[in-house]
Amino acid sequence: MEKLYYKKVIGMTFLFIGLLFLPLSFLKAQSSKNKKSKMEWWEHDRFGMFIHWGLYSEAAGYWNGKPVNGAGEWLMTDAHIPRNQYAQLTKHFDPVDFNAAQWVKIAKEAGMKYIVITTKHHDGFCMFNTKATQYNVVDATPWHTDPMKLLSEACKKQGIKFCTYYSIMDWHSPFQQADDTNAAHPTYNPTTMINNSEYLSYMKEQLHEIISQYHTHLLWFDGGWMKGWTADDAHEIYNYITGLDPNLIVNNRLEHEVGDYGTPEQKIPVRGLPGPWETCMTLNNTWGYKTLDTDWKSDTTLILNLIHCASGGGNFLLNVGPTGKGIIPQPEVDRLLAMGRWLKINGDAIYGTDRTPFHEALPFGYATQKPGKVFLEITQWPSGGKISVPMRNKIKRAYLLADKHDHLKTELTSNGLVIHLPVTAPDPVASVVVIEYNGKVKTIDGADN
Ligand code: FHN
Repeated sequence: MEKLYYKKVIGMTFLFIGLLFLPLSFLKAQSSKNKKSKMEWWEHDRFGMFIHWGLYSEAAGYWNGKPVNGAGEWLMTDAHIPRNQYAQLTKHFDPVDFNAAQWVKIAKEAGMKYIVITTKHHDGFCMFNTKATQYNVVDATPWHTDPMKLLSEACKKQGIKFCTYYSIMDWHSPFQQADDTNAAHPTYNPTTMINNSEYLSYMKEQLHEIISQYHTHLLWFDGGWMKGWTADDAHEIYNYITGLDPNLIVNNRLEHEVGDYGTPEQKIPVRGLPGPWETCMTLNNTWGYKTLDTDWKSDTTLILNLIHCASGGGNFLLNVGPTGKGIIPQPEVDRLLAMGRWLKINGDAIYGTDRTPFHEALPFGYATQKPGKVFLEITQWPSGGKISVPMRNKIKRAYLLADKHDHLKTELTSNGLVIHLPVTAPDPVASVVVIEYNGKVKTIDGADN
């Protein structure tokens, strides 16, 4: 009798614990399901425009008539400018040539599907209509215009996702202290938080404005390396903004392992990263406009970078730095339009694809995939007229994406699938061959994908 009693008690205990954990595991499963679904458009779109635009754009890399070393948007700290002197730039910020529709059109013609623009960079100047401070583009400049309103409307009209960058580190905030507080010659980076709760309230007020006024699809945080920014702060902000909009995507730069995707910068992880990731990169060497930085990357490099990101399952966020007058520099526009021309023919190999099915790098280029299709982005066109692909599937057909009707001769060998190619590559940078097959990719190393 006694044994039966104890068996019942033990059984009830396990049942109770199980019921406790059930909601937790259910909630965890739901949260991961929601994260996967909210990321779908972003993982499909692959290619976005980063825009660094602020008071520093007006300075263009100069201070007191002299060029300043470092990135354009770091002028305030690189030139050790006291806050009140840097703020004088507001008097000259009057971007009379700004045209939101034109900026979005350039992004669209480049094949970019989303825009991430700086609402507030480290300098603390707010490029949006905010009630939290007068230090903003509407109240503090002769322009008295809200570019974020105009851009978010233009994005909606042209079918581009509007997304926003927001720096946690704030070189103008009374709640953060410069690294070197020498009043005449301050160095700001990294600041130290001197009042977390006050600054978090300021952040929340502004993030609420950015989400409610512009319906941003994604928050790209930055500057979380400042001193005194805690894991609790990161979780508090993440929970606050995703509470306002559960579909909001958040990058990993709230730091402390908080966020939805990785953000390698100015480099592309050779084999990609596990999970969702996005490489951000400049067209020259500065994010914010600098007259003197004309070290532009070539069209070829940029197209190959995009392909490399996609083949690793990642996105490519390519930056433009408009001038203080609101013009995207022509060398940047020229390169973006060249990428758009490539994507017009080969976009099917980038948008909506997943990372390469192959475990080793390909000698002739890269690969991406969709169910039933492998796309080979061939950057080294073979002189011998054929390539060998490390797959052992009996395929349905292979063809050039640029000429779908001309099926290519193929043969299955012990070394994989040999594809015979025309003498001349359809594209000087990267030509795409499509392989259609049934089932899963069977790689020659025996794995099934
Ligand atoms: O310090 C910033 C920099 O100015 C720029 O905004 C880049 C863009 O990813 N993020 C920080 C450097 O990692």
